Amino acid sequence: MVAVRTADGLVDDLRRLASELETQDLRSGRLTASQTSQTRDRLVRIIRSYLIPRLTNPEAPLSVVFAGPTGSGKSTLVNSLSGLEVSETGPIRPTTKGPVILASERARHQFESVGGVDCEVVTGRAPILSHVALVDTPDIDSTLTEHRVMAEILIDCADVVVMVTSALRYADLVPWEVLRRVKAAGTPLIFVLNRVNRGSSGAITDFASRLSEAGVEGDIIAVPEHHVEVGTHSVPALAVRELGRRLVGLTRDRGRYQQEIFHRVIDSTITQISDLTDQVERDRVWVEDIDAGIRSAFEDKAQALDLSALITGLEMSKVPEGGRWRLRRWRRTNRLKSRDLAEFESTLRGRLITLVESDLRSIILRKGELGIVGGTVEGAAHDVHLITGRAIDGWFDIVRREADGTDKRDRYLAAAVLISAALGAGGRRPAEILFGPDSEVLTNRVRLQLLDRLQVTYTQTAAHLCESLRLVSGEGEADELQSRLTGVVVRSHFADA
Ligand SMILES: Nc1nc2c(ncn2[C@@H]2O[C@H](COP(=O)(O)OP(=O)(O)OP(=O)(O)O)[C@@H](O)[C@H]2O)c(=O)[nH]1
Ligand SMILES: [Mg+2]
Repeated sequence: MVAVRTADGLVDDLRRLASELETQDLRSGRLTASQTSQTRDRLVRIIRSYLIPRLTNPEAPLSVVFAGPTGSGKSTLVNSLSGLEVSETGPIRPTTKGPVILASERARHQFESVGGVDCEVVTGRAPILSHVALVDTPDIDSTLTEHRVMAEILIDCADVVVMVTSALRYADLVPWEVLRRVKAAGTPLIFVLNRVNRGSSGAITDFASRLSEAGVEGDIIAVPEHHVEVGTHSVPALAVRELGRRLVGLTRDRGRYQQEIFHRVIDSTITQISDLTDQVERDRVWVEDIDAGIRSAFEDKAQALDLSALITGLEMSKVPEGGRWRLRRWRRTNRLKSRDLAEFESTLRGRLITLVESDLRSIILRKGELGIVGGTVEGAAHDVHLITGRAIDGWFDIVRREADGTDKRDRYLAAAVLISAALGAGGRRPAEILFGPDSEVLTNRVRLQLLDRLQVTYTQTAAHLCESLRLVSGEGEADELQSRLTGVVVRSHFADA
């Protein structure tokens, strides 16, 4: 019996689709990014561990996954259906700590690992096991993350999900979120309202209306409360007869049934991948906007800095009008030592760094406007001090080299005068005396060199900020995925009987 006819290349296409999905760069700095990755991981799993195996091994027994809250009686039901007392049951919550799968010996190897989860497989000869494998899972709404994750993975790879709820205490214990996902994935759902008291016929109607309110209608099978003998892990076969019939019934026209589920799951998977690629594309556009926003906010910023407020000029006597001797004397009296220049530079350095830092901070604080997600900017401000300091030190070197061209004895004074002039302080005369008629051109050039260097600080901070938001744009990747999807859609249509 071949349940799903394999359209040529569909398996290969699905394999490639899974690998391409897996390699998608979904980092975007957006809060939704981790959710997007989780959805992606699930879809990859469904392709690899459900769709492909169903195509390549259509004879495998249906995987019936029992899921639900702890203590709802999953293990007891699985034991009772198979007549084997293999899955531990008990009053200690939670009892089942890993998946236990009851299957026929022939099917053992298919269930030893499901979706990457190692499972304990117990084989038996019970008639039901020649049609289905009964998968007992740890509690789905567990406080233990690993339990929940295991249950979710097994559900993703199921042909049928049996959601078990105890009538004794179902009120708040229905895992609605999981149910909606199972529905969305296209996997058939059977609800078991377990341990129903004979007198309480209203329980099922009540449960049905709760399900329908939540938008997850489905078949409900009631399993009456039975006596569990001390030391046993099951209820009498009679209690689960209806449930067993229903499960075996599913396999009667198994080919058609499997094909139907397969197509439902593949359709839903494709829709979800399509939504995902749309999201990736929206994120990419968003990333580009933010990136451009940040870069433009930091553009030409250094030009706007008010450098003249940093120094009032050097403490020098007033430059005399004309007269070579007077000028020479002026130079001699105002002469600086190396130490004086170093002190002057150091004060200025501190003030410049403070100015640039506070300007950068005020830009970064406008993060809402720039579209930056909170909490990611701290790292960006971190290097500012270092980069600005380096930019300024390099500039002092340039100035000193220019000053070296003047009289050796005047070189420290000349450097300080050029620095002041470049910052717009101290007037033009001192520079004229020390650097001659071209001093204005020189002053302007040196000023621009400082601004260029400071602009590098701004640009580097912007780049750092973008990087710390992990703004990477995976241009083209989403397009490729979309075209791969189209291929799968076309082939899956030909897989129809
Ligand atoms: N009296 C009675 N006890 C039941 C019935 N079904 C289950 N129990 C008891 O309820 C307890 C929980 O049952 P389990 O089958 O272990 O529940 P579970 O859903 O597998 O629980 P976890 O493995 O923790 O997720 C056990 O002590 C069972 O013996 C029933 O029909 N009648
Ligand atoms: Mg259990």
